[in-house]
Amino acid sequence: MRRRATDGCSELCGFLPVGGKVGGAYAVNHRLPDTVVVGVSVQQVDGVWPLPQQLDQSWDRYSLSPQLFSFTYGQDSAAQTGCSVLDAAFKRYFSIIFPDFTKGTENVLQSMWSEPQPFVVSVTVKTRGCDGYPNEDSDESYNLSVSEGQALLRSVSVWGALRGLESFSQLVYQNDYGAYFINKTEIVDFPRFAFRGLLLDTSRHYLPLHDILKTLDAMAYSKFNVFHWHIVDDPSFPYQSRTFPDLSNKGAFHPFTHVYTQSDVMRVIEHARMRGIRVVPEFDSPGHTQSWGKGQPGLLTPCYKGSVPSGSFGPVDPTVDTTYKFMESLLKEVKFVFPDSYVHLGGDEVSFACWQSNPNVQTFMEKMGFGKSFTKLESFYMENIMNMTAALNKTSIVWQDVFDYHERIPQDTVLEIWKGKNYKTELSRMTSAGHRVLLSAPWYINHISTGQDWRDSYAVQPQNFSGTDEQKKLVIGGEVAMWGEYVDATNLTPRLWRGIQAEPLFVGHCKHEYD
Ligand code: CP6
Repeated sequence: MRRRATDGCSELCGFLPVGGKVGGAYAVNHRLPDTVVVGVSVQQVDGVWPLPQQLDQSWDRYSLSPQLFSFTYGQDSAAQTGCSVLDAAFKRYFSIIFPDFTKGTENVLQSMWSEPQPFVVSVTVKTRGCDGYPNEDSDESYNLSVSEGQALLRSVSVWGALRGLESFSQLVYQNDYGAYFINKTEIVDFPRFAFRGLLLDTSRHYLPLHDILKTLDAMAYSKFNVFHWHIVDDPSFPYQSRTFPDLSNKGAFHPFTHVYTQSDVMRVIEHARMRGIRVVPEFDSPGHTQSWGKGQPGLLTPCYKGSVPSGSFGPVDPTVDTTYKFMESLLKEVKFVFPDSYVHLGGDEVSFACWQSNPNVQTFMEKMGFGKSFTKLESFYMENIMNMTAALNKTSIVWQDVFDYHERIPQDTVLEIWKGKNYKTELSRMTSAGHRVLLSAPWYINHISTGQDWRDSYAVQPQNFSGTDEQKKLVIGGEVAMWGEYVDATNLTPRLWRGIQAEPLFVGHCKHEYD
């Protein structure tokens, strides 16, 4: 549920965002005073979050009545009625703009407050593409012009139109009687970064489908455009694979209730598409794979105690052909199920102790001439699966470890920085090697020590590192990470967002305590 600001907030009413610089969370429009101070000219009324590239507002305001309000396609629009993405968005935003009307809780004063005026939001897009998926090159720019009786929204793509509809909805506010208004406004907007991601971890705790969908709704409010689904990890394997059903049968917390079926995954992808959000799955290996071993015997490295197996297992076994056959089948399935051209291959935090203890691994190291360098072994494994991914026409994302320890990485691999220490040096090094980079290190939203931590996240400037302009362009964006060790459906939303089932930022009260 989105909340809308009115008077009576002694704190910021939880409308301050918690997310990262590249995204940020939803903030609701601040209400203009009823009485206009004559002679004061206002350029901007700070009503849209994240702040558009250009925003000009005036005190002239128009009242909106739900009965006489409509969305329509402009005459020259390439998309017309029947455009799945925009037809659905019109319905969604109508409810968001007129919450009381939609819920049937409007009061008499609300409609008596002003003369009912017709108002039309006319949407014109240059290219159709209503049935496709957003991708790394999607044009999300839009222009929005709000004047008497109408708003004109123009964009290149339907994805830009979605961003414009979001901004429009944030411009609408209510007075004390619940009547709806919008001010005369001009917006020119486009994203500063192409990749504005949010990572959810569904392995440490299972997140019900409903909570994932709700998170996608909230992402759209802040114009986030990539859902990085860290779907499996050590503790559980909730992805129900078609090719390898035992992975979730044996590796999920529960084989029926704590799994994402193929239909669940399709629902997530479609819900995301409708909001212009890409879904990038992560199948993290060779480390973080304890749960995989349960349903795929022979995949993980048996650890040894002296000359006998200890009964425990380590990372994926990089020395046997069966591992690569398995990974190839799994990645083929991933390609089929997830339409995005990116896939995250992980590659982080690989512990060498188990590999070191295993005599077969030692023999393999000798044969390959790796000496005692286990990073070479890790490199060998990652190189193999990055090449597999490239052969499937997908772009790999890997965690920074893969760059830190390995000499050769395919040039088009995207590197993601998660270590807080020296991330600026890392940005310089990775971009000077010509790689595209994602920054996540400063945005661990699962780590909240006081309610005020968000200030640090907002101070981050991802391009503030030593490097050429060319290097800075390689920073394609970043991700807010919600690692799941201490997060499940009970605290996910209040920890992620402000204004949506918010936990308080500080002492105070809000008029809308119970929304
Ligand atoms: N899980 C996985 C994690 C982390 C990583 N990978 C992680 C560890 C420590 C911090 C942040 C993230 N929980 N699979 C590293 C990318 Cl501080």
